[in-house]
Amino acid sequence: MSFSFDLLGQDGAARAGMLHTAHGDVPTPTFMAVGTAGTVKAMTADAVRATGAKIVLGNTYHLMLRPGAERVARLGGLHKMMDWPGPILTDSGGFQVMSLAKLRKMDETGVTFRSHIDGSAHHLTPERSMEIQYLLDATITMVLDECTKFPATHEEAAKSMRLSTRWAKRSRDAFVARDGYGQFGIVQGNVYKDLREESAAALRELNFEGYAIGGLAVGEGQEMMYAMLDITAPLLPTGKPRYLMGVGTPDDLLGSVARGVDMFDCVMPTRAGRTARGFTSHGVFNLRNARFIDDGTPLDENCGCLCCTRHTRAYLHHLFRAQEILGPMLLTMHNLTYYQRLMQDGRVAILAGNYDEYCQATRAGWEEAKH
Ligand code: PRF
Ligand code: ZN
Repeated sequence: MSFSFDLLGQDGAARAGMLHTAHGDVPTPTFMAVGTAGTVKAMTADAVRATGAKIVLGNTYHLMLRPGAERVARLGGLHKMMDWPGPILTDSGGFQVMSLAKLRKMDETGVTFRSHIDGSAHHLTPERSMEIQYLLDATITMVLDECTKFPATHEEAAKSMRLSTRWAKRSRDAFVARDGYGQFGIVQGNVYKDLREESAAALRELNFEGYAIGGLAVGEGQEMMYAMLDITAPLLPTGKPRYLMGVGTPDDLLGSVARGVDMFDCVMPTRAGRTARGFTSHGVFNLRNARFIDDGTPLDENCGCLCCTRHTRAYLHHLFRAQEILGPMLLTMHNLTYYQRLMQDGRVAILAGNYDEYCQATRAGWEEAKH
């Protein structure tokens, strides 16, 4: 079973495909539930499966610090450890080091930092990141990169992108190819067209199994992000999957699929679920709001998840008010189911050639929450 991607249909720039991996197939566009520390927060693996998720994300940074990559390997790998036999993509660590670790120092060799958990010192190189992801048994390994902040000058962005390009080459050399496993390069270049072009061209030379678009959703706003996708997506091979890292809202997903993106990950549905925010076909609701105290209707009557078929808005409101752990569990379940359905229905629309209409109808539904 080799790692491959079939492009099955296109509607404008929007794509419907099928990703084949050693751990199963993934229909695209797809949303990857975030399982940072070897768990999708508040969810059993069975509950994650029930949302329709086909692939989950894990993090090199968190797992190398706790419980440790060698330990995960001794326990049989991340799939076995978290009871998720399906595909797992792991991020490479650099991005999380920059947002979470203390006393970070970046040089040509890699990044030195102190753990946010116990202050211990670590050095993460492209080679070590590849080794860790191998030990975790990641289906999809990400290259080590540096994500520039926004705003950044052209000079800063160029210097950083070229470092990421050299690390991508080292990551490719250190990657141990296995049947059905793949490695993705990450396009950087901030908001500069010439840098995105240089980055994409260099990464294409390395012939990755897929390509991620990094360095976006870092404060540049949706319009600028879309402009960068319009520039970057056409630079990537049509026969390989494209992954937009760390994005986004349901609206971001619709607009990014329209621009040629196949894969996403974001903490939004899980984090929002733990803080009482529910994504529905009528828009976003805060379940702590007093308007739901006597609301005996389902959270979203268009949703088949356990939360929506067995419980009411009033019950969710009560659970969050009483700080009961079932509140975050039910709402995470619902939000992930909502994101999965958004992508599944989008895929059907792309294959039917009416993706624009699908987006319009979906966005019209979200307006209802505002009234
Ligand atoms: N690089 C990596 N992980 C990421 C990003 C990136 O640029 C982003 C940017 N939105 C999220 N996660 N390796
Ligand atoms: Zn639901």
